[in-house]
Amino acid sequence: MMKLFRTTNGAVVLNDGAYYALPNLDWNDLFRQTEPAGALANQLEAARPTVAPDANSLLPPLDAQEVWAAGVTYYRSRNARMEESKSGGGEDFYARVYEAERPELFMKATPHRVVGHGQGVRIRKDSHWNVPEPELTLAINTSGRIFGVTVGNDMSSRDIEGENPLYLPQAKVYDQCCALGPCILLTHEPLPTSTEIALRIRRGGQAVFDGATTLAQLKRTPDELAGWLYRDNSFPNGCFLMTGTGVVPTSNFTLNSGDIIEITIEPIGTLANTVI
Ligand code: DO4
Ligand code: MG
Repeated sequence: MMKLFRTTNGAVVLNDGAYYALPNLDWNDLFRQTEPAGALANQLEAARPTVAPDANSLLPPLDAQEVWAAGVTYYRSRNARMEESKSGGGEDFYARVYEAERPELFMKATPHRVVGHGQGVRIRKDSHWNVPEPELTLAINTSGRIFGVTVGNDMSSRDIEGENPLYLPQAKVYDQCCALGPCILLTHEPLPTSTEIALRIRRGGQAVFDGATTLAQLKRTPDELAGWLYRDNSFPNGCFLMTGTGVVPTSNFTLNSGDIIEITIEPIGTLANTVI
């Protein structure tokens, strides 16, 4: 399996334990390939060996790709949403979409709203209850084929979302609302259902939240979610699709500025971001 990093000096690929520089890789063109992994492997033949990218040089692994997200794909998310929206009268919608054939899919971020590993995520100025959502995120080519996975953080304002489900775009989409990284792991095979998605939040050097789920808890398959997204939608540069959260801190928890959010999905790696 190859890992593809986007850095301030261009692309870097980890293949069989060795790093290769591809400074001129056309990221959007890669998402237009029928077989992105094969196209990348061909380019490695002429690539210069290099060292592991410095964490400070990492960019989000996207160029012109939109980021979409699926919601209420885990029972934990269904329950947390029902609880937060009880007084606003929206709880029934979450129970229904969890069971429905059609999943909840929403536009999460355009490229300029996305940050990479080590960069700052934000909480909205007009919100007082905020959480990170740790999500396996699919890299999908123009023709709808999942060719890789990365780690995603779907930053969410629970007070805005809970007040009325129609406020969802405001709870989800704002500047620096989404983090992706540290790399794309290129694979056609779904990750095993035993794969763990772990979230740790540190404040002042202490862990203030630790939680985890596994892909066994994901109610829908990645192919099913990608199929719904591409049903009547074209993505000339491919896209990313976040698959929903199965980890939600208890209702008395909110993020503070300065918190460090670490999301780990092996074998992809850890995505760490500070709340600014
Ligand atoms: O419907 C609200 C958002 C759901 C979501 O983002 C999730 O379940 O991860
Ligand atoms: Mg989410």
